Amino acid sequence: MRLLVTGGLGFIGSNFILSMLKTYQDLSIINLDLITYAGNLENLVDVTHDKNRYTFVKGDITDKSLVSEIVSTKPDAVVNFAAESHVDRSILDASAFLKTNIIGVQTLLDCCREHGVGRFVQISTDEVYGSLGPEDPPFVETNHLKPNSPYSASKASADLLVRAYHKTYNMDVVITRCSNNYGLLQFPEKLIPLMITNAIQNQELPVYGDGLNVRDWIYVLDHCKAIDKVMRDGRSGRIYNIGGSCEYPNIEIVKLILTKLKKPFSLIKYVQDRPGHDRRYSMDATRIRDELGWVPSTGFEEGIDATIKWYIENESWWRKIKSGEYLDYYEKWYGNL
Ligand code: NAD
Ligand code: TDX
Repeated sequence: MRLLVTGGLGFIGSNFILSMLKTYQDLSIINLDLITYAGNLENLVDVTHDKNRYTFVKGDITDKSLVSEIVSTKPDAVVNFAAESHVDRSILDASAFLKTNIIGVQTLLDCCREHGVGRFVQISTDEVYGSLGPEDPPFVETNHLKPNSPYSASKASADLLVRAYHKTYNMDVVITRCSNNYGLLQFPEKLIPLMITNAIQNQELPVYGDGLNVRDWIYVLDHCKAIDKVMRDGRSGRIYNIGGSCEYPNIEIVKLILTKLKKPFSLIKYVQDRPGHDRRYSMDATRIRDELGWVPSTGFEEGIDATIKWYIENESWWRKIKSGEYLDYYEKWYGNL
């Protein structure tokens, strides 16, 4: 099998490439990534030597001639992870989100259609459904889309485009919508790696609002296995929710991290809430379980222990990131809260 993976230097994409190359011998991957602030060549050092199976191309998914050239090699599937992925950055400036997350998807779809690529896999998110109240049932695939941030609106737009290309051009597409991922190689702007690395550095842990917003956590490698299943066996034109069935309020996650790192709760700093902050996400993953036999296999305790251990052992990876451009963003965002 030959895959084109886009955004494979980011958190989930790099975990996906590493786990796929480890699991399957008869697989080769082209990774197209722009290396934005979130892309890191170091994430894939373990496979860069594997020249027969892994090829890296630096480039933008909105660059039609480049994408067309790569897609003309007719990979069996295109798996699109490439995106601007951080809600807070989308609140500061939505421009890059609309360009990559919408125009980039249109470009990929047009090139796949032009060259007749096997299957297009769009990696989407639970955030397209909007927000749940405490007693609401979990999101199902038939829920209406009610995105609340520029980020989630851009992802919802992409999902609609993918649907439209299936209906209009009969393209073979599948969409996955996953809940919050955590694990190794996650950029330390997201809740769990930010809290772990700030705690290690004895810096304040900024908790938005009352800290009672709920997320449904999934270990990244469970997400990667689900994508593999959907890519191979999912029904064309179908959407698959993916979730960990593991809901926690943010403040509980933060306190758990501090406890595990033996750091005081006095590091917690309640800050102004994120505008448009979704209160709760929860995924009903019955469809992928019943149709494709996927269930998550990593419990939260096991996953968070592995994650904390990795950030302790890979301090040079995140210390490098938490400087330069990152500090400008950090000051701009948290300075306003
Ligand atoms: P990330 O921000 O860590 O990585 C994104 C990658 O895309 C980076 O390597 C970046 O360089 C690349 N990229 C950005 N713009 C590009 C462009 N124009 N052309 C080519 N490459 C580009 O993101 P992530 O957390 O790994 O998320 C991957 C995908 O999964 C995204 O589509 C996101 O919406 C979705 N998702 C993420 C989560 C989560 O919890 N992180 C949950 C559900 C869905
Ligand atoms: O400093 C913080 N303090 C805080 O309280 C940060 C960064 C976050 N939070 C809260 C906001 C959310 O309620 O923690 C929760 C998780 O925040 P993020 O890590 O920014 O994730 P979220 O906004 O839920 O979005 C994530 O999951 C869905 C990913 O970033 C998206 O790419 C994915 O689509």
